[in-house]
Amino acid sequence: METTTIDVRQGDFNVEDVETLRKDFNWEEMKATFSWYHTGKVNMAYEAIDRHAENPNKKDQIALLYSSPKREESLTFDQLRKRSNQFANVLKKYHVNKGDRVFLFMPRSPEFYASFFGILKVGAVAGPLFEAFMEQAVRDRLEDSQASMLITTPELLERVPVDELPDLEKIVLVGATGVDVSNYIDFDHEMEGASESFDIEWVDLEDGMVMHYTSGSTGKPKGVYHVHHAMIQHYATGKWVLDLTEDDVYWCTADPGWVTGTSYGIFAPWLNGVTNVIRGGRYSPESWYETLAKYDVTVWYTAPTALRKLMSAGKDIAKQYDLSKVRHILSVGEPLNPEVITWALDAYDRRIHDTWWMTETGAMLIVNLPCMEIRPGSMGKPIPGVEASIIDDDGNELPPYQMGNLAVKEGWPSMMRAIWKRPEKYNSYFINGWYVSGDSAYMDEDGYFWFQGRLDDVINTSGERVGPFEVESKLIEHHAVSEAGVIGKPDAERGEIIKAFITLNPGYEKDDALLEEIRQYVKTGLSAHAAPREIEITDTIPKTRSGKIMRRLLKSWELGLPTGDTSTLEE
Ligand code: 6R9
Repeated sequence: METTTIDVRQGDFNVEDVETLRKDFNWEEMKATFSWYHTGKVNMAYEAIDRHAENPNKKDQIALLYSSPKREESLTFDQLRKRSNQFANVLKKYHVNKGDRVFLFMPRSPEFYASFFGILKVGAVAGPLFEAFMEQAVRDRLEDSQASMLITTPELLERVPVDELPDLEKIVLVGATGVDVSNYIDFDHEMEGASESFDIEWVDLEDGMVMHYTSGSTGKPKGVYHVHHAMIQHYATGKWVLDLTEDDVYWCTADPGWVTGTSYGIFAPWLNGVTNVIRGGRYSPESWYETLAKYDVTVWYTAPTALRKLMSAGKDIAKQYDLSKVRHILSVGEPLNPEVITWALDAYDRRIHDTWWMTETGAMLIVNLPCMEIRPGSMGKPIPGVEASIIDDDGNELPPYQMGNLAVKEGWPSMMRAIWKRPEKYNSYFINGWYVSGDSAYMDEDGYFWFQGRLDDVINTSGERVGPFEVESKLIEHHAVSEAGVIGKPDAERGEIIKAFITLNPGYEKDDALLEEIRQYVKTGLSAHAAPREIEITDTIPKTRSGKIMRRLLKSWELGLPTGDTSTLEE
C-alpha cells in the first residue's frame, strides 16, 4: 500500500477510501510518520506542545483558550511549553521520578494543563480526578495508585484524608494566597523561581502516561493504565474523526477526570496543533452557546446528556447565538438518541456524529466519520486499523442483526496496558483474542453497529459511569441502612438515574427527612453524581445464593418487567 496514511492525515476521506483503508490499514505505517519512530524514544508532552513551540510559524498560536466566569486567559504553544517546563523542574526538585503517580485534584485551569504536561515531561504518570469527588472517592484512588504526589487547591484539600495515605508524600497547593503553606508545596511560589527550560525525559512507547479510575459492577473502581503509545491513535482519530486541521478552534466539553477530557480534551487536539477551548464553570445553555459563538468554535465534541439538555432548553435559545462557525459536532458517552440528531439538524443545521469507545480503549474505535452516511441510533463503524464484531460468550462471531457482546480484535495502539495491580481483572476482558467491552450490540448488513445496553450492572448517568457497588457500600455505611441494592433507572434527560433500594436497621422508620439525609450522605461522602436520585425502602434486597445482589431483579421490579430466571435467588 502506498502512502494512504498521508491522505488520511489530510482529513479528507471519502467513503471509498475508508472502505479500502478498513481492509489495508496498518498502524506501523502510521507510526513511521512520526520522528520518534526512528529514535524509539517518545514523550507525549513533546509531541503535543513542544514540537509546535519549536516551529516558528506555530509557537505564537494560541494553544489554550481558557474561559470561566471569573477568569479568562490564553496561552500560546510557546507559553504552555515554558510553563510545563517550569512545573517539570518543580517536580524534579521534589524528587518526582519516571513512573511515579502524580494525581491532580483541581478544577480545569491553565495551571492544571501546565502541571499535567509537567508530569508527563518527567516521565511520571498523571492521574486526573473529578473535582466533584468527595473524601471516599479521593481516598480509594490515591490509596490504590499509591500516588506520591497530589496537586490540589486549598478548598479541595479538605477532602483529602492526608493522614491516612502513607504513600502520599507531597502535596502541591495551587492558588494558596493567604493560606498557611508550611506543610505543602506552594505552586505559585515554586513556579516563580523555576527555570523555563527542561530536558524532557524520553520514554518508551510502552511507558506509563495517564491513569483513569473507572467503575465496574463489582469491587472498588479500577485504575486503567495508559501508555505513550496511545498518541498514534489520538492523533489519527483527531484527524480522521474530529476532522481537525491546524487552524481549527476546538472545544471538548469533558472534564479531564473523564477519559474523554484527556484523550480528546488534551491529546488529540494538541497533537493536531489546534487552538483548544477550555471552559470552567457550570453548565447553562446560554453560557455554552456563548462559548461556541464568542470563540468561533469550529469543532465541538460533547455528550448526549448535554445535547438533550440543550434540546429541552429549546431551539430558540440556540438561534440567538451565531453558531455559523461550528462545522462539525460529535458526541460520546452514551447512546445518542435519534431525536437529538434530528433536532440538531434543525437547531444547528448540522449533523451530530456519534463515537463509541471506553476508558479502557483509550481512544475512539467505532465512529461516524465526516464522510459517512449517518444512521441515527447507530454508533457508526470501526475506524481504519480496528476490527470490531459481535461475539457470543464463547468468543464466536455472530452474523448481522444478532445481538451479542460488542468486541474488538486486540492490537489497537491506545488500548489500556493494565488494570493497576490487578492482572486477573485485566485478563478477564479478553476471550479468543477479542477485547470484550461489556456492551451488547448488533451489527447491520452494512457494518454499522447499534448499541443495545450494558451487560453488567454499570450505570451510565449523564454520561458518568457509576459502579453500583461503590454506591451500595457508601449507603450501608449510613447508620440507618442495613442493606442496599442500586440500579440505573431509565431517564429521558440523564440516560439513567441512580435508584437505590435499601432496608433499614431496626429502630428506623421511613420518613422523607431520613431519605434525604441518606442521599446527602452519599453525595458528600462519594460524589454528587453518585448520589441516588430515588431511594426506596424495601423489606429485603434480593440476593443470589452466593450472596450477590440481584440488581437485574430489582430492575425488573422497577420497570414492571418479567423477572426472568430466578433460580439462583436466595430463599
Ligand atoms: C469514552 C467513554 C464507556 C461506556 C461504554 C458504553 C457507553 C460510550 C457510547 C456509549 C452508546 C455511544 N458509551 N459511548 N453507549 N453509544 N456512542 O464513554 O468511556 O466512561 O469508560 O464509558 O459508555 O456503555 O461501554 P467510559
